[in-house]
Amino acid sequence: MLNPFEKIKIPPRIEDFIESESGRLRSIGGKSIREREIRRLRDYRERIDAYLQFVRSFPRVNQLHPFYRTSLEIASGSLDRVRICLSVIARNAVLAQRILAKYEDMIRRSPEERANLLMRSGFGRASSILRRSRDCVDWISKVSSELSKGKAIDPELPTIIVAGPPNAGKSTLVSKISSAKPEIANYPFTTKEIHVGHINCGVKVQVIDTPGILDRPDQERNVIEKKAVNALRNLEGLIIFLFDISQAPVYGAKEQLNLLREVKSLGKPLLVAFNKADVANEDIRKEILSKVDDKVLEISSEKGVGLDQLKGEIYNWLKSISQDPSALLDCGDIYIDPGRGPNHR
Ligand SMILES: Nc1nc2c(ncn2[C@@H]2O[C@H](COP(=O)(O)OP(=O)(O)OP(=O)(O)O)[C@@H](O)[C@H]2O)c(=O)[nH]1
Ligand SMILES: [Mg+2]
Repeated sequence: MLNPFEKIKIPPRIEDFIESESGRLRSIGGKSIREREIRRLRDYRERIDAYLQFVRSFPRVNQLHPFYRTSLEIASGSLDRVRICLSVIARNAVLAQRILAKYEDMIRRSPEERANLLMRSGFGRASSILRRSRDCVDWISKVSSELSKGKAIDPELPTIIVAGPPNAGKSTLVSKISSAKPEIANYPFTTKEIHVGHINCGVKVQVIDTPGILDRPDQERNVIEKKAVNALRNLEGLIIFLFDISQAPVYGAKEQLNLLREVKSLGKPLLVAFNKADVANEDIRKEILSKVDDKVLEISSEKGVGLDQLKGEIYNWLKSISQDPSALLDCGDIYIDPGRGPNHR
């Protein structure tokens, strides 16, 4: 399944549209003045369809997968506003088209010398109606364009979600085990979007890199954290929770443990790993270890230590959910789409 926002047909801005249409009118001729003016209005009427096509191409909010519905909610700030704007745009486009059809008819029934005047008032009235959609078109086009650039997450694929505090090495891990190449840097909130890569475990497995989350209530979380929480809540799969046990992590043991508790409350399959074991802070390491009742893998994503074991755990999880375990491989390879060369990851 593709990103459902990719197929949205974003329309031109209203003012640009009206301006370019009024320029186009001059290039439209006809056998008589009457015919010419009717053709001009008909042309305008047909081209207003771009706004109806936009509304039709917009995914039905209620039919979106919860992950994508929440992505829309995060990007727009309000699903109600999305619904209202879509209906405002559709209603004004239909109204403008009706007005134009009425004026076409009036031109047909009026003396020829009135044709140009009627065409101009029809064009003006229809344009005023379209202008009522201006703010909605600008706003929802911006939201759509942002969402259409989002990575194509397939909620039906077996999914690994890598989560944890900021700067824990989530992106480093995802880039080591999958085809994703997210940005890696030594500061919190390097990752601002959901990223996705794939591993070949005999079946295609999707690996999701999430932005870091802070230890605070939902209502205080920023848009970046909300994207991570959306993936954790609304995608099914195995969560790999990374602790940062390095010398100076962004968070101490207590906050990191709070985050684990929150992630655990989702009740999803979970794999706990201590990252940056190559530069471990023994105090933090021991404190967390004493308070975690899960099995813990100690890894270094950067140095590649413990990653085979981690992939082994992914394989075991896959086996536990697979209908056909004989089709599975050991998750050692990144996934390359059939038909694409090895350089097209
Ligand atoms: N020593 C050591 N450094 C690591 C390890 N894994 C990641 N790093 C470093 O930690 C820093 C943060 O790595 P990222 O992968 O960007 O961390 P992140 O969790 O994705 O960070 P955000 O996206 O900002 O939340 C980078 O400088 C990495 O090179 C590791 O296993 N050992
Ligand atoms: Mg990151």
